[in-house]
Amino acid sequence: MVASPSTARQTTDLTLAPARQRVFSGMQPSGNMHLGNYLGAIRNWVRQQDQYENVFCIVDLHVLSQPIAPRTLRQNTIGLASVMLAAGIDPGRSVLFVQSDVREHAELSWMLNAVTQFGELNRMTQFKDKSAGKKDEAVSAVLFSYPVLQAADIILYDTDLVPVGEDQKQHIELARDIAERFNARYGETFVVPKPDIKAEGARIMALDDPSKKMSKSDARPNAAIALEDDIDTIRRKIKRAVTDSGGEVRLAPDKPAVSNLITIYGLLSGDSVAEIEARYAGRGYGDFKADLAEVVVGAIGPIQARLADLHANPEHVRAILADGADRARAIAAAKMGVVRERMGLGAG
Ligand code: AQP
Repeated sequence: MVASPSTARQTTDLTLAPARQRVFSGMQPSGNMHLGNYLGAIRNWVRQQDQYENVFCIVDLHVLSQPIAPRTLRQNTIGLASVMLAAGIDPGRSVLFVQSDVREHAELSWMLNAVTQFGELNRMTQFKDKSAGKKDEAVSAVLFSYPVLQAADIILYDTDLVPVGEDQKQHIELARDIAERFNARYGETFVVPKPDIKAEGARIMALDDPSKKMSKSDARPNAAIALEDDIDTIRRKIKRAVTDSGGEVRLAPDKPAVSNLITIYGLLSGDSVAEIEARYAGRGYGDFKADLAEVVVGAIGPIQARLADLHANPEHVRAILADGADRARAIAAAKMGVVRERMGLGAG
């Protein structure tokens, strides 16, 4: 950690214990939250709430990297907040807010562009993947500079740890480089964050193609299980999930599809891989998939029940987000005062 005494955490939220490390993580309201987001991210965020100071952000500005109707974006934002609360994010223990409600994110992003290199952004795998095969006119500058905004999101809060799935590792490394470069050029200002990637569940793959990760914005209907899918849909999607040749339920590199299903089963049931393999030895994929569907339904069911209550009361969700934005803004505004001063911005 590199914060100097003068720039050490400036939280004004006395409900947060300052002795704990701070965690920041974000999720895009780019579509329906799926099992990959849940197992790779939210579930870990929920479990670690007592261990850290938590700042969780619905990163709506990032969604502007792709065309999206304004009404859809707003609906997704409230919808994602509701799912996060239903999954166990507790506003009493964590700050939950919407990125664009705290304008310091966009402001810091501009300033961090000054210490970010074109080549660094050009090397980002997610940019390459999401712009591949598209004409230049169809690729927005937001898609290109997205990792700079992500760095701003994180370092604005003097974040120690960023719990993410494997797909975000490269972006967190860039955030570290940006923070270090800023500190070297302008004086110690930001804590340099570390990624917190769990070995299991870090990369849940699409059910119809185990070479691709499960994604919110994927248009293929059987690729992802959304946390809001009804029971019949979940059962149908798992039944249709692709499998590997040979009927053995075994976790192995040459069995990527079944390995993905075993991972989901194990994470949701708490059973070890060895237990699962032994249970389905000689029984084939049919039994395994039928039981997996029940494991998924059993895990998601309670979340869906809480979600129904939240859907019935969107004003309650908005009030939680407004309170979260106030708490986040108090930290962000203080940090931006330091940044402006260090960079010589404004009339002084
Ligand atoms: N398939 C996945 N397995 C494990 N973790 C995953 N995450 C995403 N997909 C998987 C983790 O979820 C968090 C939120 O991600 P995000 O909303 O910032 O966007 P993303 O990583 O780009 O997720 P999606 O679902 O693929 O969204 P779209 O389709 O909009 O790009 C992160 O911690 C991420 O690691």
